[in-house]
Amino acid sequence: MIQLKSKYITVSLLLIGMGICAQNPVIQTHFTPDPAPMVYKDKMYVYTGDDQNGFDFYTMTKWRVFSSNDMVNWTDHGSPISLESFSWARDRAWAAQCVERNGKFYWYICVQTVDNNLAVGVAVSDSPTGPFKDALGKPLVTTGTWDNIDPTVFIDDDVQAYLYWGNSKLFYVKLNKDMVSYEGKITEIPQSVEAFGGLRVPAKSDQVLQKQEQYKDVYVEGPWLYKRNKQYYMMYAGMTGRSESLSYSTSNSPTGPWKYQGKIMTDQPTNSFTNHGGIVDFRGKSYLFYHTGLLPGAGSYGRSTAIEEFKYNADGSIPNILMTKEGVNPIATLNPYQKNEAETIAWSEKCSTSENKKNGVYVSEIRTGGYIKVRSVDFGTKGASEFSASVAAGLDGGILEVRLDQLDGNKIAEIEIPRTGGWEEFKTLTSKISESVSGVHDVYFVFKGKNISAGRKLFNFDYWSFKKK
Ligand code: FUB
Repeated sequence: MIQLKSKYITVSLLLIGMGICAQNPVIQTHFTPDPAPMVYKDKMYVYTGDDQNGFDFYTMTKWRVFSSNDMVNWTDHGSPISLESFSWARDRAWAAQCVERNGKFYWYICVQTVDNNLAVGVAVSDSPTGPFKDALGKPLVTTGTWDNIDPTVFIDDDVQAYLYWGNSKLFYVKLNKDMVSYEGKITEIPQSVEAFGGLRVPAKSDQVLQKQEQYKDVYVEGPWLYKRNKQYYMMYAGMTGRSESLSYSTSNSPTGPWKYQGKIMTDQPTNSFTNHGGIVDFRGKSYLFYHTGLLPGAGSYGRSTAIEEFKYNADGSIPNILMTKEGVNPIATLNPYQKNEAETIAWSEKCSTSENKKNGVYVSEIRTGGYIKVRSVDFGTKGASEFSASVAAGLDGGILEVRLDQLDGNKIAEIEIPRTGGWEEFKTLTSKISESVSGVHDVYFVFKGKNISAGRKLFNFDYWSFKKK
């Protein structure tokens, strides 16, 4: 990752209008690299990093969390932890993973420390979405080197937890039951052709590439450990060629020896040098979470979470998985008659999200021509009579249209939003439903300005609901 810069990335794609049929990348309001999925209480969570596009490096200062009941509409829970949450951290809020144990949530992160090492830390919470607090006030793993990135944690059936991590070297340690300490020694997993498909060649980047091309693969970073049918799987970012692949090895034990199995996701039009992901089962389906640089204007330093569904082969091996724009299908419908957060989004353009103590996360930076798409909304048989939205406007305000199935589909409601007294002075406004609506639809919230220039901020949007007929 570190040696190779975006000059190697030559992919360019036509992205205009990609949202109409796209589901990948699954979040468009922020960059969301290094996705780490977690299933808890029949809900999918994904913990991500936060790229700041426009820099020439992985300039990252915080982490984010999102959740979904249906795999297509993702609710933004904001950024519960950042570099500031760890008094000993100064930079590089890189890849992380959150796991649950006995009702507590442990978010393992890596950062550059104030004394210029890379170290693994852990924040703890009673809820998957926080608030999280640094569990130790100091690093969990620090060895005075730059090796300590990309923690992954797995709890085995015998309740022993394992922490793996490492860039170009792969380490593990057995965690104590408290999940925030360890007693045994840190073990380095030997790199071999049998274990990871190749050997890391310590030389300057071009020589590394040439020499590595003689191997099938090599362990680079981003380990992801899990178990399926008594088999342990170690997915990781591997490499041959000019960008990272997702590759995997298996073992009969959580500590190896590991046997190289091949690549899951190879060079494809990704627009990102790195790839990093997690695999998880949810309601009987298997999903690969990974990242690409495919949001408009993005690239290696503006990476976003994408998801593909896949099926294991009969022998437990993982097939080659293609990156798609279409992503995954909804596995549930959304109830429009409950309070729905505006930041529950399948696809959006020309808006972002912000958070404050009073309102939590809300949709902000709304501009004319922007919209939010929410998929698979089930209006039932009787239909809706009224639509309400909680909105705020510090200046001009604008118009919120509700349309069905496509951006210019049937308009079923419209709310004219006046100045409400401040950008966080939310008011609930209501509109009658103009035509009968029943069954399952995609709903589009379309944003329009009233006689103002296109670049101006219109209003903020916190939540919405329909009233049943
Ligand atoms: O996001 C920063 C770094 O890039 C991660 O720690 C690596 O896994 C790679 O994705």
